[in-house]
Amino acid sequence: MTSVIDRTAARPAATTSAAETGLSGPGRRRFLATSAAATAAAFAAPKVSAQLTTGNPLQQAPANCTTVPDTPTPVRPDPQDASRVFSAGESVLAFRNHGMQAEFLREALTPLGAHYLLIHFDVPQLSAQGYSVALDGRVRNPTRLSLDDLKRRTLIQQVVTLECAGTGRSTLHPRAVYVPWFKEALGQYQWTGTPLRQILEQAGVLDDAVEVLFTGWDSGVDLGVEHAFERSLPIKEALRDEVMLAWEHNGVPLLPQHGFPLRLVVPSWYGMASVKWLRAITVLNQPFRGVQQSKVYRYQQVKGEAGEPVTFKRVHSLITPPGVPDLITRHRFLAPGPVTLQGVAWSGAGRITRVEVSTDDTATWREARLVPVSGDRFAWTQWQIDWSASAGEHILACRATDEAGDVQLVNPENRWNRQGMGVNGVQRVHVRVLEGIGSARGPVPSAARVVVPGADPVEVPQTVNALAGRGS
Ligand SMILES: Nc1nc2c(c(=O)[nH]1)N[C@H]1C(S)=C(S)[C@@H](COP(=O)(O)O)O[C@H]1N2
Ligand SMILES: [Mo]
Repeated sequence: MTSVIDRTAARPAATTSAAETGLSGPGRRRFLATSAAATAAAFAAPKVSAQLTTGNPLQQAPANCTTVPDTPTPVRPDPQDASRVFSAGESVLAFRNHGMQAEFLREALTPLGAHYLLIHFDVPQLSAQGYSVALDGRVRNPTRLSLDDLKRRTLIQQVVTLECAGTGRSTLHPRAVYVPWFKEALGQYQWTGTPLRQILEQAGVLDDAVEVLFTGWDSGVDLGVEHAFERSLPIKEALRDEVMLAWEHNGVPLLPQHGFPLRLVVPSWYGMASVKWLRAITVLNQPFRGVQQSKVYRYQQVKGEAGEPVTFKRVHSLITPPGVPDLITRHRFLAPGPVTLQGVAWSGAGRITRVEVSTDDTATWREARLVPVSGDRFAWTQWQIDWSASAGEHILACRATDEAGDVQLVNPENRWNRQGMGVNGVQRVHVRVLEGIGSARGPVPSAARVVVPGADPVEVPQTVNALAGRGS
């Protein structure tokens, strides 16, 4: 028997609307020109606009693609005008640097390996045996610290939300060309290590010290310059209690890709500050001006300008996607009725004071309950809200406010910058509420065989597995 559940709600998942692109004037006309052909050929303009959170290159316009160059160049490509067209080079970057699967937002700790990754060059091959990190520069007592030395020191464990500064990059129009993050550059492990502060104090930081530089074992070429990945912190930041040298996540030694055997963790800052594969810690008497400090991780509006440095995480929140996904579009399907929506919120400025949720594409908002999932200060806060889901298309959205009073803006373009850094616009998640959806979770083999009009009918076998569903 074949069950066709819905023949009425044939509405294509959307193309990009003006509201979403945030473009107006010439930029918008250019964008529309490139997308007009595909839009016309596909479907009539939909009521709802496209999902910012996952993007959907399959439904985007054919357009010229600013590809990643074929040979190394001293400059990174200019921001890409056709914002939803991604080059092969970017796919390769995205596979190497995967994001967190959003379903894990339900959990207080991201399972090992589900955390996002950002690896600029290659993962260095390091051994714990004989490993040590060199602490030198403007200190009275230069020293080398082995893992055993470090493990004999004060032990701390903290649950920390880590987020790449490139978060939301691909929600901008035009968008910067690097790892093409939407909203998945996130993770939350429990890190084990020792406070950096005591180590610096014992080494005797000299009076003229202004910054501490952290150098990784990895190296490569960016902006035409070969360098090791290295970043500095102002002394005051390096001395904060929560800044740690970490050798474990979720109770086990670091995975190679997460910084084995030792990394820095700087809880309130975007991820680039948490230098992995530590080779050296150098106390400096002048500001560090390396590539990843003075050229990259800057909020630039105009090519060539210095721009403000990227530092603390901006207030941000996400929705744990409800229901079940459509495989290709990641559009959500949900049965009608009461449902508790949930998600998480965090900020580098401190506590989350408020999360509001919209179920009508940001037209109206209700306040969610805040549910702490960890006693740790640097962990995300969970939010929950009850919703009575009625049949039809809905766009869910959430926006957080932090204790500094900063609130997420609906339009990510308000955060536009050339490098696509710190883009924390409100997330929107498309949900199609449909009678009968979800029944594939009942009998085995699945009873529901066709949901969307136009789908090929699929036979339901007569044989039933009566034991399915009895196990854990
Ligand atoms: N040595 C080194 N440290 C690094 C990086 C790197 O490429 N090399 N990437 C940084 C960036 S930009 C981020 S967002 C985080 C990512 O950490 P993760 O891959 O463990 O999630 O590591 C930071 N530390
Ligand atoms: Mo990052």
